[in-house]
Amino acid sequence: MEKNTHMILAMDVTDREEALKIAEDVQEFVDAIKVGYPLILATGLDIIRDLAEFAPVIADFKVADIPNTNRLICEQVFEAGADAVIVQGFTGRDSLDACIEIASEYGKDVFVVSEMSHPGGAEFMQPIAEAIAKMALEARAFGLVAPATRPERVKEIRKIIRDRLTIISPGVGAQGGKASDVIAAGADWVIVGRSIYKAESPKEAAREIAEEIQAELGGKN
Ligand code: O7M
Repeated sequence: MEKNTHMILAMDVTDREEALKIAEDVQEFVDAIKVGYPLILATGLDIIRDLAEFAPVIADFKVADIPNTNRLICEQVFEAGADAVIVQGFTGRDSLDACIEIASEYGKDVFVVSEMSHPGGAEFMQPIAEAIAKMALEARAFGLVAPATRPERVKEIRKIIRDRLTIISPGVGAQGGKASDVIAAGADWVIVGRSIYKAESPKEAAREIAEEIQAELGGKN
């Protein structure tokens, strides 16, 4: 995945036409589009290929099953045209390995959720986040998902994976996180949903966040 704008759009609308219109409007400001259950359940799996016309698509299924089922899910995701899949880490190394094995067969990427961004993410996931990060590093995942609502946690996770894995970070805007703070803490991409797709002008909202990120990077891009 290219690192130009350092921004990923979380496309959680549930209408196909609206999704395509927003994708067209904001494509210059995003490096990828993340789709998950809301849009795919509402419109069908074909939306992945439709959106891939505008940007690489990350399929956020938070895959969390036994290795065989994970393998079957990942095959469907990559056959549908996704460039990457998001999986949970708490199911263990064998389940993660199954996803990475299928991803490498297709030449695609796996992101592993370490700790979630909502308040409940601190309850059960935070205490195991470092262990999940270490596992993802050993398993050679492409990246981790870490919370923009807690930039200090992104910093901790960055220390574990050094520059060997990437970090994508949700929780900017609607959940209270700030794009520049989490980029400064070591995230490679921020994931932004409602602050863009619910804005009066998604394009202007995306432009504003993209500019904030570029200002933070100050040419380090
Ligand atoms: O900007 P928002 O809050 O409207 O959307 C954030 C998106 O990121 C939304 O699609 C969430 O499901 C997702 N997300 C989180 O908000 N927090 C997490 O810890 C993890 C994810 C995610 O993408 O998981 C892979």
